[in-house]
Amino acid sequence: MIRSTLIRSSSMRILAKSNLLALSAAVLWAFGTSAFAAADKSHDHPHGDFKEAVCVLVPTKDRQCSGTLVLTQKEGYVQVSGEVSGIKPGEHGFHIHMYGDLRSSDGSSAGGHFNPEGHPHGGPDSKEHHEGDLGNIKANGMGVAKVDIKAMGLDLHHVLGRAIVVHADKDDFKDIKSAGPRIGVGVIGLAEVKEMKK
Ligand SMILES: [Cu+2]
Ligand SMILES: [Zn+2]
Repeated sequence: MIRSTLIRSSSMRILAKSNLLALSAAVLWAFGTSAFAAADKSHDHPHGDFKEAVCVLVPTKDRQCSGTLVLTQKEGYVQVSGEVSGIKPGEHGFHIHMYGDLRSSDGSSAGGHFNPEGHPHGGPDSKEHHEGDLGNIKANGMGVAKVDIKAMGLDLHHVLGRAIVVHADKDDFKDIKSAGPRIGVGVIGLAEVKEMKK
């Protein structure tokens, strides 16, 4: 009788101990999962949860094109806003190119249009187009273009470190050469956001 009580109490102690173990294992698992999820998220977005980038355009050799563009990540698109000046009145091809490499004086080191899915060149409303095909910007008589473009489906994280290029002529959305030479180039870089807009 005494013996069986002893056995029971010690087995209960073991039971209690194993419950505690199970509980701490569960806590550890939950903690580990959330920590893992957080790590995973930062893996998806290596630059953190930034929403804004900036691109300062500088002229290529013997051109006068300049400007500043702000790129903001919105739900399902990137808003591109700003002003470009020093260009002839009328329309100018406006694209995101592959590389944020401005080492060549004619802008050629920025590479081709950003086109990760191998689509043909087009306009932003074409059925198929390069991801970097932002269309045309239109300069007024003073050679100033206001830019207000919704780049649908674009992910800001995919274009950071690439270039925005302004061309001398209008992009006809068919022939990639229609837009002519590159007259302004800038690198899309992280912008300092003074206030957290959430
Ligand atoms: Cu271009
Ligand atoms: Zn294109």
